[in-house]
Amino acid sequence: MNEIAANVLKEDPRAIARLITFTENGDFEASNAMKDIHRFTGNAHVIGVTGVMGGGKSTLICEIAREFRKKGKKVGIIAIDPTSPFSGGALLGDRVRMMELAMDKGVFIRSMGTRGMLGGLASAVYDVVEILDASGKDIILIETVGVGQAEVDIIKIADTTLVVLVPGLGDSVQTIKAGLMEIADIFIINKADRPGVNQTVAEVESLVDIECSNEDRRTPVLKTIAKEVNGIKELVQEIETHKKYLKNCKKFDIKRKKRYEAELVEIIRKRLMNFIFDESKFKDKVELLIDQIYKKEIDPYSAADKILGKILK
Ligand SMILES: Nc1nc2c(ncn2[C@@H]2O[C@H](COP(=O)(O)OP(=O)(O)OP(=O)(O)O)[C@@H](O)[C@H]2O)c(=O)[nH]1
Ligand SMILES: [Mg+2]
Repeated sequence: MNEIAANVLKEDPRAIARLITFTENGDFEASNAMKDIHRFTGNAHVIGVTGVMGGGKSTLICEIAREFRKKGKKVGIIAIDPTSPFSGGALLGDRVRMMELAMDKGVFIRSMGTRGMLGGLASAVYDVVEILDASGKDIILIETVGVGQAEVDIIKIADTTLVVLVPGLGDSVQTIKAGLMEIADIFIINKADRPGVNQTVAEVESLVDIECSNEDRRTPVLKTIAKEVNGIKELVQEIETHKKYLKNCKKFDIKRKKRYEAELVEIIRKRLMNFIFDESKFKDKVELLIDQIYKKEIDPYSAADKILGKILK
C-alpha cells in the first residue's frame, strides 16, 4: 500500500494534511493514495452546514463538534472560505473554543478557499471527505455560505444538510427561495436571542408545511443560540435522528450513490480537461482546431467530434 495512505489509515494528522494538499495540487501521488483508501471509507456521517453569511455557522459547527466529542465521536471539519484560500486562524467563531478543538487529537480542521483551486472546488472537497472518512472520523462537518452553485454542489455531498437562518424575515425568505429549501434537512434559526425569532420560525414552518406536504418526513425547524451553547444538544439529537431516518428508508444508500456519481463525473471531467488542454501533442491539435473554427473551416461541433473521437477510440 501507498505509504501516505497507510499513515492516513493510522489517523496520522500530518499524513492527512499532506494527502489533502497533494489532492488539491493534483499531485500524481494523490491518486494512488486515494485508490488505496477508498475501501476503508463509508462510515462517516457527512453534515453540511450552509445558510446566510454571518449567521453563526462557524460557531454552530464548533459547538456541534464539541457535543459529538462528548459522545466520543471523532470529528473532521472542512471550512470553505470563499474569500481567502489561506485564511487559517479564526475559522470557527469563538477563538478560545476553536483553539481547544484544534488541540484535540480527535478533531481535524481544514480550511479550503474557492480561489486558486485547480480542478474545481467540489472535486477537492470530495477528496477531503474521503480522506477524513478513511482516517476514522465519525462525523465530518462542512461549512459553506449558501450563495453560488459551487457551494450548493458541495453541500450535495452531505448526508444531512443544516440550513442556518437568523431572525429577520427578509433574509430568510430570500435564502429559501435561492434554492436552499430543497436541500435543507434541518432548519436552524440561530441567534434566537434576537428579537423577531418566533416570527421567523413561524414563517419558515409555514414554508416547510407547503414543501413537505407530500413527504414522509417534515423538515424540523430548531432554535439555537450558538454563542451561548443553547439548543445544541437538541440539534445533535435531530442530526442523529435524520441519519436513522435515512438508513431506515434506504435513502442513505441512494444519497451515497449520488455522491459517488458526482465524484466519478468530476474525476473524469478533470482528467479530460487535463488531457485536452495540458497534454502537449493534443494541445497543438486543439489550437489548430480553434484556429479552423475561427476561419470557418470547421464548426465547433465537428471539432468536438474530432477531439472526442481521438480520446474514445
Ligand atoms: N447574538 C448572537 N450572536 C451569535 C450567535 N451565534 C454566533 N453569533 C455571533 O455572530 C457572529 C458571526 O458568527 P460566525 O459563527 O462567524 O458566523 P458564520 O455564519 O460562520 O459567518 P461567515 O462564515 O462569515 O458567513 C460572531 O460574532 C458570533 O459570535 C447567537 O446565537 N447569538
Ligand atoms: Mg464561518
